[in-house]
Amino acid sequence: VRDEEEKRSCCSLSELKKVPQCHVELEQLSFSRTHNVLIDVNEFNHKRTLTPQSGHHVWHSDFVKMPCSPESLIKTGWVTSSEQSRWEVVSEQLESLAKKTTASVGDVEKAIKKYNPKYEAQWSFDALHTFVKKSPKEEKYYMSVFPKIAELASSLPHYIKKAIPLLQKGQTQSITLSQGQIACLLANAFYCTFPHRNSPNPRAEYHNYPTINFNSLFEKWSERKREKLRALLHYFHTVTDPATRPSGLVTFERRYIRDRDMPNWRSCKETVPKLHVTSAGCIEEQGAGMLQVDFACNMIGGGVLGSGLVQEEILFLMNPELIVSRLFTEKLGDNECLFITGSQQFSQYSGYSDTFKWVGPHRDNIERDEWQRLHRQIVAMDALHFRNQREQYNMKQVTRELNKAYCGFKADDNTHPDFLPDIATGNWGCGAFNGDHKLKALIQLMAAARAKRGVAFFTFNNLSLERELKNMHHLLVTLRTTVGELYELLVDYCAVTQLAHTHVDLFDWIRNTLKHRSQL
Ligand code: AR6
Repeated sequence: VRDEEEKRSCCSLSELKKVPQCHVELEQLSFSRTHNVLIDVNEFNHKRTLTPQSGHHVWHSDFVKMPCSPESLIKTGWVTSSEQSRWEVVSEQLESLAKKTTASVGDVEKAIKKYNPKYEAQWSFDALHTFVKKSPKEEKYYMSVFPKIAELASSLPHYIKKAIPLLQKGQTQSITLSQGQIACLLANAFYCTFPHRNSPNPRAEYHNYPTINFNSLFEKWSERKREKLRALLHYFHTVTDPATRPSGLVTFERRYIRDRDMPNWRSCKETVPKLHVTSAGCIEEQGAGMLQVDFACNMIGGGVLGSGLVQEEILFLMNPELIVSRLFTEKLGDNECLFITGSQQFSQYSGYSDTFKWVGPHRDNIERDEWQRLHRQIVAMDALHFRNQREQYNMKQVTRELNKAYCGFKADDNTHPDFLPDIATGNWGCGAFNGDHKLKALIQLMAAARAKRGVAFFTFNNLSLERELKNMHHLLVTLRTTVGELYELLVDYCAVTQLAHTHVDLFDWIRNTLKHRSQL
């Protein structure tokens, strides 16, 4: 009976809002000062075709510096230094690879080093070499995919004709591009053609941006690298095959909220939101149709091109189009998040971290919206990384996390929360980033309440967390505790924790405090 009671306040997954059911029809696709569309909007609105928008490349610090820009030069000659157009060298290499029916890793390496002479001695391709050497017979298609990726990469001037703006710090701005354009940009990332993106120097031009060239993926062989390469080569195999080439749009939106527009948490009157908690399933599968949280790094994509292999990296490997965000998204600041609408899932996986395995192709059957974007919305929000767990019991950090989650959950200015899907999340910031599961869950519930959205919370096999969250939700619903009251409780809890010698459990403490108060 007690169990029944405990569960009463939570709802079932089917009671939460999802797209396409809650979706309201979009207006015609259009560009604006803050929305850059890389395809021809008129052609799209009238004929549904995805033609690259014409324009010109800009060699400027507000835009992505493209390898095919006339200003992109490469130093040639050792004795007398002379300069040559970078794209001339790159396209010559790519086109000669594209002519082949199969290319070896040696061919790929030679081409890449030709236009990255500075890194000839530094970049190792051992992982890619071992990968191809060890791959089973049925996966031997890799060598025939390398020329196809080269062909796609060499069509860059055909796919992208206008400058891609950088999504910079402190701005709300979005970019919409076609899945074909994304594939072409990623093919260039595979062949490491992007200029000015390789220097590890902390004063380098793009030091505040994630890496985009794939060279780090090709070095340091490990089983993790094997699975990553399987997933990514499967993506390239799919997008270079005319029968399976995707044809829709994807939008990347950076959203920034000024400090003065953040809620005054102390005075928030909302009560806890609708909640579904489960230890079974995961965000991307059972949370389909909801706003799915990417447990991100402030450098979007985290270690996807290196050795990282937790929630964000896995998400990016299953949906490789997300990786292109690394090309133009500056490191996220405290009050900002990145929203991605329409990315496609190409693969399926099993396991996690060291047990992660690429399982095989995924056929994405979800519907598309009026802008031909798949009905999938992801929000990348980076939690704080606590090297020492105790650092987090501090209102400065708690408020930062509340604001970050609010930025990720808040409806955009044009949409009423009733027409938005609810949120699919879980142990945000509680794995690699060392957060306290209960504190982070409460913070996310407070932010969702303020944003007027329900939550599906996936505890990722954590049964006791499922039970405790249900109990806490029930208590807060019964007492009609407001977000402002919870904030005050957290202030007191942080003060208590800082003085205590041993860990004080947040939910026990809230329960005891509320019980004590009700007896007074
Ligand atoms: N669905 C639901 N829950 C999940 C899933 C999933 N698919 N995958 C993992 N979890 P973590 P962080 C749970 O460590 O602590 C990356 O390198 C699981 O309980 O990925 O925010 C980023 O790039 C797991 O322990 O997120 C950042 O640099 C917990 O979520 C950094 O990690 C946290 O997952 C972010 O670390």
